[in-house]
Amino acid sequence: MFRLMDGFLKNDPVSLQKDIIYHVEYTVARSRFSFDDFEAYQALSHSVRDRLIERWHDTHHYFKKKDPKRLYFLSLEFLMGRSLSNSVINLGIRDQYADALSQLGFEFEVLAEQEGDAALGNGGLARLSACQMDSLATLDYPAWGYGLRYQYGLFRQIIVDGFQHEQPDYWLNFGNPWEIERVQVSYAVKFYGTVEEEVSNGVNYKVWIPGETVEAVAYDNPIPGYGTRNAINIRLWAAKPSGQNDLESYTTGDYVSAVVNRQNAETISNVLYPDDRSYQGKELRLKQQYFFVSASIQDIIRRFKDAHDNFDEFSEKIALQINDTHPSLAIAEVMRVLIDEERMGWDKAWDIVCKIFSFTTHTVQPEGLEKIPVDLMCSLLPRHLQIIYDINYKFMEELKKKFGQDYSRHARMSIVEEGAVKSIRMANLSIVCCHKVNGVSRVHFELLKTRVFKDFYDLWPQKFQYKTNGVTQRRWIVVSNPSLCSVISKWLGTEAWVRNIDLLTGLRDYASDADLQQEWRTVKKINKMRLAEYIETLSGVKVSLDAMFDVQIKRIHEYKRQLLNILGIIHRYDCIKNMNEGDRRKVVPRVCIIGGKAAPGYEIAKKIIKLCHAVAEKVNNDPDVGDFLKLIFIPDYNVSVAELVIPGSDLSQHLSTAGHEASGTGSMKFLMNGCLLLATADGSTVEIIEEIGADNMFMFGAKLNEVPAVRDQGASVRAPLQFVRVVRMVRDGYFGFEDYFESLCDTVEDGKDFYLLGSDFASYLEAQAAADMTFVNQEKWTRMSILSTAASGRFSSDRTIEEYAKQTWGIEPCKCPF
Ligand code: 26Y
Repeated sequence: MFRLMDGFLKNDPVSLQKDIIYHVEYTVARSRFSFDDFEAYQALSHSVRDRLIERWHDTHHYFKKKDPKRLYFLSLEFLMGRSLSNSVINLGIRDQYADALSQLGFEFEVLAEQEGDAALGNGGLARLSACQMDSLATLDYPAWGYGLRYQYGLFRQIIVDGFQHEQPDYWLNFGNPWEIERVQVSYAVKFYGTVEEEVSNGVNYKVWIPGETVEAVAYDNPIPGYGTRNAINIRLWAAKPSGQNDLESYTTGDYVSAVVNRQNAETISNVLYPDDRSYQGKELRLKQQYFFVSASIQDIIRRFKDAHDNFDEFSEKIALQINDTHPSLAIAEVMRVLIDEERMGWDKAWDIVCKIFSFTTHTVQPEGLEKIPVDLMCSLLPRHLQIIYDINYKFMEELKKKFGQDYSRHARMSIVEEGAVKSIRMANLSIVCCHKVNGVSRVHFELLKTRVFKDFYDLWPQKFQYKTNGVTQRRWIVVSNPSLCSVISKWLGTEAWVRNIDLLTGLRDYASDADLQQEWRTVKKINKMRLAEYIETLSGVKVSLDAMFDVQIKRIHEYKRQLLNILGIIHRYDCIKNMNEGDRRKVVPRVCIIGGKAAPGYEIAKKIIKLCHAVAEKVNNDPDVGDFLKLIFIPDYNVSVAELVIPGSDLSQHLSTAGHEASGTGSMKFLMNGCLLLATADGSTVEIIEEIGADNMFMFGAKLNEVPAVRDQGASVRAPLQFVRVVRMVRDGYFGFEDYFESLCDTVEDGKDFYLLGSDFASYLEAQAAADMTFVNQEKWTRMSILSTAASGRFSSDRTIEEYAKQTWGIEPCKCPF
């Protein structure tokens, strides 16, 4: 007998096959007798989607019944990558699908490769959101993500003659089976206009008369937890022309122009801004932020009101997390809705806002803090500007009481920045209104307290906390490294580590076991083979599997010092060229792999990419060098490239100048996959050393407390001769393009070398030499590799999310029982 609670769908191979074929015929509309890999992928993902939807419904039905405190996670960016493998693994039906497909003559892995990446984000912050959603679902927390459904995600990077070019990412062109369009869930979002006054029952109210209205339509993206029935949701908003004000504008007679103008509304959610450095004060970006915030807040309030008659319990039922300051207009928006629309008094509304909002900052660079020109805000969001001024007025009064006439302190802390361009400081607004301000690593927290937000820390020390970032082992081991996953489970005697990552420490007991070591090396070899094939396909370069695969993949930034890596490679090349035959035989062969995108307007970063190609051209074609050294630039680095590259690397580099990387999360993915780290003591690496021990990684460079002194000494700290020599080689045109590289070389001249490449160079080379020496001793290397994976437990996003849940959001698990 059919029991409603079981759901409709069965997961035995025959049912799965029927399902896939059904979708080939009726969803993809291809003949069931003839369909290709892509069509099979489409049908397969629709079949998986059905299962996701079932769990999604059950979970939300359950949440509705229980009405727990919910977390709403607001982020302008989510870097999800592919969904198929992750979904079937989390649903626990990967093997069943693989069986079903093989009987149909398809291979699961091949079909999974058909999927494109969802790249609705720039880098670290965006991938962190994706990892955290996986953990929230797995740990059964009642959470929702909110974001924007960009028509074009992060640009595609193509390389022409060694130069980066950007192309639009048409990720929706082939359909997106993972989203559910909710045409009935839509909200009007207002812009521009004026603010008027209205008196009601003797009280003055403000009424915002908008100049433009755009419709936000919801697209739901189910996120399944692992080992649970819970599936949570990321709701992304797309802009559509609004039907409001139709009567007015269609009377002009020019029907066609009116329709075309209306279509412009869609541009709001068209494209993701590809810069992760500094806010440009662009109107469209502000429109995106408010569009997203307004739709999300309307949706959240609507859901709350469905279950509650008044706002008394609002702050006990809702936690709103803002991911960096990008969604911080939500603060002013909640105030506006409560005061102007719900007609609540200021004090009560303020009390609610201060209880529900928390914020995480992801930057250490002052230029990374968003500032919105007052003029822009005044024209686009006139009522919000008034509210922000009111918040600031009250805040300034509080400051006066506390610090008296210390005007320079008032000026530093004010939400409004005076100056040539009067602006709203979104970080200050967020700190004033949020009950918690989180950093993303311990070092980051120290920097927030002592530098970035020092004044605020002096005022409200209790608001400041940190939660060291983490990544999900489901995607970064189980999905991307299935061979390693099997070996770990075999030696631990359980798969429980996939939910309880602390169990990985159990591997420490076997780190020197010859059998485990052998299996560990076999896994690495398999992964290196996959990567070598990929490299050959894209660059034509054949690489030796015996070489050390040395990887640096991340966004290109001066502070991340890809240039240091390239200059180190030039030094290695120069040494090999000048060696005699005997010495050459002792060289440890290396395949150096670099990948990452430069923001389109970031000239120096683009030059670094070009230099990498110029050096690769020379090195890879030099017969003197052969397999001793290869340099590969992997184009269009994204989540699925990371899934391929990370498991196949021996060594990974994290070179940021101390004090510049808030956390860094790539290092954690490498650590989980047993890759050794060559790194500075910056961001989360400091905590990684504590877990793994300094003996098990290769550290170098000036420490955080040394950086200011080295910087102050400026030109008097001479870079070592090797450094001067390699920079000279670039300047002299050894790799061609000397004019083009001139300004790049200028950035590391004595006295101008802000990121300290010169002064860190000698210690960098020492760390590289130590890595070479260790690699020769494969037993030692493998032991360190096993210990890396064993030490990675602290860097799971499950731990991060548990900490947020308890210390910041005050939410409890709500596990769907069937
Ligand atoms: C405002 C706009 C220009 C902007 C857009 C994106 C500003 C910043 C960003 C993204 C920042 C980012 O990805 N930060 C990284 O966050 C990671 C997760 O916390 C950290 O690990 C990493 O150190 C930090 O650079």
